[in-house]
Amino acid sequence: MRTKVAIIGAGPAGLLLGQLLHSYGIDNFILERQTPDYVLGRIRAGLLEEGTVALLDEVGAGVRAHREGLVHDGIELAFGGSRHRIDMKAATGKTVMIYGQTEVTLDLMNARKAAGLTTVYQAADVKPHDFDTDHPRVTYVKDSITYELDCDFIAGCDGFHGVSRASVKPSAIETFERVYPFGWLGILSETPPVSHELIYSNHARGFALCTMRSMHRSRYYVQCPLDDHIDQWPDDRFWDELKRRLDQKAVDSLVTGPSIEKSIAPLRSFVAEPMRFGRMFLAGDAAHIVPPTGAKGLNLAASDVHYLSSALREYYDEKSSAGIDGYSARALARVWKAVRFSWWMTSMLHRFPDTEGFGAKIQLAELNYLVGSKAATASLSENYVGLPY
Ligand code: RFL
Ligand code: PHB
Repeated sequence: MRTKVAIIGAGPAGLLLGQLLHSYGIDNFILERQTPDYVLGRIRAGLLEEGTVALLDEVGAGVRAHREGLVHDGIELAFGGSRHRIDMKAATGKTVMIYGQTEVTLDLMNARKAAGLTTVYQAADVKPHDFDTDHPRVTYVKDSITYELDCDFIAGCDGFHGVSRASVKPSAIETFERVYPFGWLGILSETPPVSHELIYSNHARGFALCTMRSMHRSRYYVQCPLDDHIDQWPDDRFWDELKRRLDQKAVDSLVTGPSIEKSIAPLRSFVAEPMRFGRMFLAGDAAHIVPPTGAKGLNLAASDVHYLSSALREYYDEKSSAGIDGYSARALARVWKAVRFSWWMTSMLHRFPDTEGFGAKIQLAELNYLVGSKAATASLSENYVGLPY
């Protein structure tokens, strides 16, 4: 078997890359370890930058997002017992869209199916080979048969725990990491959201976030100890803890109900450099992880594959390697700005083991400055809505 680009991983990065390449006439083949239902069952990101939506539009997969997505002009910051609105549209002219990662993935899967492109689900033991030569290939096992896929390039879109980054010899890669001493406990419930915009709350008991998937489905998070288990968090305990971290107005309008999903996610900042190893590229979570506080993970996966697809288009259409040679530096420049932003949002909003006294006062001073200064509001806003590509 042969293809131009072998893509490992059918998450948002792999699927979007596949559609972008297809739209440029570059054939590609996706190998995914899990089943489609498993991939669709992962409740993750919920917030899209305009640039991400534009990429979905470019590949014809944005129709439902425009119909069902909720466009938000701002967010609210809650601290010191009251709430403060940040008008991002006024500051930047841009908005963000609430549209779940599961919906993005489903729309991209359907677009891929409609285009008749190959995705092998439940591909076991996927391995990239010879990417430091001109003849890379990928092997995998499906239904006990081993297959070999020859290709021009390999795109490692296989997430943080994938095989692509792990296949690079340690001397060729440098990693940078910060692990945060807490996690996010998240629940999804069939209840109307507490507010029409997101509320990020800094509270002495820990961070809380009120977000949503639709006007009937809410998503809430509370900061929790890393070693907590969801069994320790029956729904009643979750709702009680959330209420303690919100302002009175929010508590009065909060509608609670049974959770339909509950999970704990650790928080981490991680970057691998470079993002290209000969004829293999990394994109999305395979190369970098950010804590969810700035809502950047999925949006970075989208900007990476935008850079990568345009580099590959240049290679095939113009017979120029300039794009692929510049891919890593171009992607990393945007990645590090989002890593900084997510780290900063996380630092400002969470309780750390040493956030008492001085640390808490500094957080409050920063939040007060943020809501009181036009320049600070503009800086937060331009990062939150997404820096230009
Ligand atoms: P994914 O989604 O992890 O997909 C990788 C795919 O590769 C497959 N795979 C393999 N396939 C074949 N062989 C192997 N050896 C393989 N190993 C792995 C996996 O099965 C999977 O299908 O990575 P991708 O595509 O780079 O997408 C990244 C995003 O999923 C991630 O950054 C976001 O979910 C992060 N994130 C958020 N991002 C945002 O932009 N906005 C948000 O609001 C937001 N909220 C969040 C988040 C992540 C969260 N968690 C749980 C980590 C909220 C949470 C709670
Ligand atoms: C979400 O909707 O899950 C979400 C939104 C914004 C964030 C993180 C998660 O910063």
